[in-house]
Amino acid sequence: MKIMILGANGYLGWPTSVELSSKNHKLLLIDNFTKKNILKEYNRQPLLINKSMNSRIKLLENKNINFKNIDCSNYTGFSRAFKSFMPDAVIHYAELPSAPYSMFGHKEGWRTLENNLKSTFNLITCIKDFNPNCHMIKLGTMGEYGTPNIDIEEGWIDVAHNKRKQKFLYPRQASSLYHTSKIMDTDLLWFYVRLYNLRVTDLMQGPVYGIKSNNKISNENFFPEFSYDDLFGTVLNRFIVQAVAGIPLTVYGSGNQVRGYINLIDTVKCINIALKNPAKKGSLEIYNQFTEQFSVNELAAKVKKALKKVDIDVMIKKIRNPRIEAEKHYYNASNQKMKKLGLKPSLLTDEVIIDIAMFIKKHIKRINKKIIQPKSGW
Ligand code: USQ
Repeated sequence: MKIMILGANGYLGWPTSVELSSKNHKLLLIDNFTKKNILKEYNRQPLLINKSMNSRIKLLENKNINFKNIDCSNYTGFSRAFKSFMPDAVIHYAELPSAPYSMFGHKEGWRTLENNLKSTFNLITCIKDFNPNCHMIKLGTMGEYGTPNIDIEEGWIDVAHNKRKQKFLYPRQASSLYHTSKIMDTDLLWFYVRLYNLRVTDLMQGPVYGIKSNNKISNENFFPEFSYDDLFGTVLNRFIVQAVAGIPLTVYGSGNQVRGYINLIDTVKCINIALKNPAKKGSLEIYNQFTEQFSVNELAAKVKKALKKVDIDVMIKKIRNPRIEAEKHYYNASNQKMKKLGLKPSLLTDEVIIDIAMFIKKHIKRINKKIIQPKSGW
């Protein structure tokens, strides 16, 4: 297949590119390093800094891979690349992924909304105008649903009202501007799908952890940049860095916030499953992309227990929650669809935590303790 990967340098984009390169597809990787530049602007550094995209691509066996530095929120440049490549499928990761960054202030909030909506709009309109058969695979987030007091279904819910029934998008209620931008994306995509008979898969993913896209890979050129800072690090990756650095784990508030988590290895497997099972024309296919539910307290306890085995003594500290979010809530989300299509989950075992900790330990000198405590609050 001819596949475009937008946001190919990111935490999910680079591992996805590496994995798909082994499948003989023709790939066009796109990124304009927005996140990298934001990290610099806010004095945050990832644990691992990658070589240039072109030098990493040369290390891949597949020679049918090209990289273009394009801003997906700029229609002129993006549409030109789309038209000349004419993809069969596009994997869309070209979004700012951070709730704390989006809530930092007006500039950051608008930048998140603008970047995410424009890139999604540019892509779906290119598909409609130039290649309506193209399958768009879009990364959504479980955070679109929020924490409702009923079970979370996979994207859709049947509503019965005054003796009539209809299927609607499951109600959405985000707790940050970033998550809200994802809700707006989903609405935009559903509008285009139903009007123009397009095919879109929207993956509602939970927080991701890990550094490898595949257990067989050990060359760090094939690992993504790994953020552990207060703005761009996800909770479990942050906790393991904190543990290795001897900093108490930063449990926000009561620690009873529950989310659905997924190993990076499974993210990449899910993208493969989505590619092999394209949404039908006129359908917005939604999957809940996580494998296990944990509270923040459970995550912290798991890190403590696992790392004791390698003589790392982990401290846990509850700190004032910098976010407005429910700290005691019902959470039961369905995640059957990916499993039915063949996903065999890589679960969060002690070995997985230790493996991530060993990678971090190798780079311990790069840990900047000043970028751990939360600076963005709302
Ligand atoms: N948390 C802590 N301590 C920390 C960091 C986070 O207790 O040091 C808590 C948060 O308050 C929250 C939970 O851990 O209750 C998850 O936080 P997170 O920062 O890992 O996740 P979130 O901000 O929701 O965003 C991340 C990714 C985002 C993705 C989302 C999936 O940054 O791109 O969409 O996870 S989900 O959470 O399901 O919406």
